[in-house]
Amino acid sequence: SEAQLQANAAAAPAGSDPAFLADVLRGLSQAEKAIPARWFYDMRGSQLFEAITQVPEYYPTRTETALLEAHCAEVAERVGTDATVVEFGSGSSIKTRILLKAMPRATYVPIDICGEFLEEACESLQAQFPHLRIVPVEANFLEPVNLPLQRGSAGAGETVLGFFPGSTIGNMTAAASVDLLRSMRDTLGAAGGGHAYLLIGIDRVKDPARLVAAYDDAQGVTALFNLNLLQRINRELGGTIPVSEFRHVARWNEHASRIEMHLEARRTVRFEVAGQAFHMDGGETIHTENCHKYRPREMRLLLAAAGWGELQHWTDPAGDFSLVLARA
Ligand code: AVI
Repeated sequence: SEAQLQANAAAAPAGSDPAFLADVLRGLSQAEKAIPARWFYDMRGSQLFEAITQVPEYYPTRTETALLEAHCAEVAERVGTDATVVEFGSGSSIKTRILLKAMPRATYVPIDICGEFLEEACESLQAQFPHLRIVPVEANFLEPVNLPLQRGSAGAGETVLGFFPGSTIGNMTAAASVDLLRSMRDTLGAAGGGHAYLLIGIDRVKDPARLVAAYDDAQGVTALFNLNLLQRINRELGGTIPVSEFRHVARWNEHASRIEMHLEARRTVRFEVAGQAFHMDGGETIHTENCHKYRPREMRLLLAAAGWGELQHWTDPAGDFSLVLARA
């Protein structure tokens, strides 16, 4: 109820994010507990995600980086070396460097939810590309973003290349993916009469054992990443979650073609968040992330449903990962 929400907000520490609090309280009150994966990415979570990309089992980053290195010249040839590159969920912008090297006259618009992380990434990128025009946007790209594009004034006819690497699309359901791809199409191509392209990385269906290993690495970095969500709840929302009573779980859901990450209670636990009491039985989980994996034909259908036509589809020799260039 409204009164309950107000009481919870009052019990949370001053300055806590009301959207985070609402998602956590709602998610923990459901019969099947779940918290949206977007809340992984505070400063520590963003750093841990970067560390995940370096562990031997997590093949997507390495594979996609090699694909970008091999094919960025073809991308630049197709879209032009002076396009505006808009990156959705830019993180450390490592892969972007490969693309920007092939597009020396580009303008770069990174969008990221973590402002602090974005600022650091832009500073280091600017040091490497002193002449690059960087226009950072702190936003949740899942919601419509107002882009500082030149169109409508001198920049009518501008070419915009959306960049969505890392198989982040996989973290959404297929329905939400189509909505997002359509809204990207609107954001990138709505005004001006320019050309809109999308360069997207999508992870492929493969041996479930390899998929599970990629999300449950031997060093335990992914476990720390998952568990950081509980620490973040304790830190920012005044939670009393006994973090050491939880373990990280990664499972392959064949029916939904996705890896699921959960936080499983080792035994019965009781805790509070913003004054609200919760109870979990041993073995009960909080579902924290989905990572959908696709086949090439499914990728084409997903893009087509959102108004994107596939122009090029590159993959590595093992067929582990796809890099797709599409046009609106
Ligand atoms: C950001 N995203 C594409 C990653 C993935 O593979 O789904 C997040 C991740 N979660 C655990 N490991 C990596």
